[in-house]
Amino acid sequence: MHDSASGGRLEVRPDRPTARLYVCGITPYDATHLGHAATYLAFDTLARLWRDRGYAVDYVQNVTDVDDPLLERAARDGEDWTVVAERETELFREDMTALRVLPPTHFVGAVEAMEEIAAYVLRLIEAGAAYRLPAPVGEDVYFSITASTHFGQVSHLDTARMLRLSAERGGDPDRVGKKHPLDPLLWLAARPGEPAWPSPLGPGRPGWHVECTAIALNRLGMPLDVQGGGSDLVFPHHEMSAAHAEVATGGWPFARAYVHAGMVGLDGHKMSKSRGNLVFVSRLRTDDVDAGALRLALLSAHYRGDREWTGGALEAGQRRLTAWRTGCARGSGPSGTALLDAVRGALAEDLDTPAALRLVDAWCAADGDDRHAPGLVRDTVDALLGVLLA
Ligand code: 5CA
Ligand code: ZN
Repeated sequence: MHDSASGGRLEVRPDRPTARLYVCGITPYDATHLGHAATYLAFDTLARLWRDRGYAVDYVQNVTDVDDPLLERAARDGEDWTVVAERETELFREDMTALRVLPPTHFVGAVEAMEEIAAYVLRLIEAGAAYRLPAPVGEDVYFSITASTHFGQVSHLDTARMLRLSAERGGDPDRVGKKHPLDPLLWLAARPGEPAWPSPLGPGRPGWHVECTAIALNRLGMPLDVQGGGSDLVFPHHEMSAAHAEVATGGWPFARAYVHAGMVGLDGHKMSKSRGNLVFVSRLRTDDVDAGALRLALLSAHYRGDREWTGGALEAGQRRLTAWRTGCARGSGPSGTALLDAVRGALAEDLDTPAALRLVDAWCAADGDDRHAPGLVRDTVDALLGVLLA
C-alpha cells in the first residue's frame, strides 16, 4: 500500500490473525455522496483482500455525530441536531448496504463514546501535554503539539501550509492565548444553547481528533495496521490523532500505514457538503441505478488519484456489468484460476482496481474451454470486488 507518512509503498502484513483497520467515518449532516462512497469502497476492497488472504478483520469506523458543521446545519434548517444525525447515519448505513460494503465490526458514534473520549483528554492533561484556556463559562482544553516528538511525520508539511490547512479544516490558529497556533482543541467547555456532556473536565464536548484516537485505541490498540480516510484528513486530522496517541500511550507509530483516498470532485471542485456540489448515493438508488454498476464506476479509477465524477463513468460501469454478466453466463471460458490469481495480484499492488477490472474484461472477451471458470470468475468478482453477477 502507499503510505502517506513514508511517502512510498510498504508491505502491509498484519502480524496476527486479525488485521486492524480504522477508517474515519462520516459527519452525518447530509447524505452520503459519491466522494464518501469512493473512499469507503477503497477500504472495503482492502478488507475483502485481507479476508481472502485468511485474516479476520477488526474494522472500526466512527461517526462524528456531534460537531460544529452538524449543529450549524441543524440550526439553519430549524431541526433538532440529534434528529439530523440519526436520520443521516441511518441513510449512510442503507447506502453502504446497498453498495455491498462489508460493515465495520465496530461502528461507534462520538456521543455514545463521550466518557471514553473525555478519559483520553484527562490522560493527555495528566501527561502534561494539555492546557486550559478561559471559555465564556469554564475552560477549554488544548493539546500542546510540542509534547509529541513525532509531530509532522504523518503529513510532512511545512508550518505555513499546516497553518493554512488548520484554518480551513476546523482548527483555530488565531485563537488568542494558545501556546502554538496549531494546537488543537481537546475539550470545548459548554457554550450556551449547545449540547454538552458532564465530564471530569467540566461540562462540554470533545475536539474532533481525540474522538478518533480514543475510539480507535480502545477497540484496536496500537499500532493499527491501517489508518484510513480521504486525503483531506492527512492534516490536521490524522497528524493530530497520531500525536494524541503517541502522548497518551508513549508508543509510535499510531498506524503502520496511513492510507488516503483521493478526492472525488464535481464541476472542478472537491465534492463537499459545505460546497453543495454533490451526487448522492441515495439519489442514484431511487433512480434505480444498479449498485454493481455504481461500484464498477467508482472502482474503475485508482483510489489514490483525485478525479472528477461524470455520468459517463456510470454508463461505462453499466456496460461493463452487462458484459461481465454475459461473460459469466457462458458454459466455459479461459482459465478461472489464472484470472483469480491475476486479480489477487492486481489488488495486492496498492489496490489496483482499474487493472483488476481490465483483467475481468479480458477474460470475458476471450474464449476458452475451462468449464469451471464462469462460476469461479463470478465468485472472484463477488468476493474481491463486491459485485454480484448472478
Ligand atoms: N467525520 C470526519 C472524519 S472523523 C469526516 O471527515 N467526515 S466527512 O463526512 O466529511 O467525510 C467522511 C469520509 O469521506 C472521510 O474519510 C473523508 O476523507 C471522505 N471524503 C469526504 N469528501 C470526499 C470526497 N470529495 N472524495 C473522497 N472522499 C471524501
Ligand atoms: Zn477521524
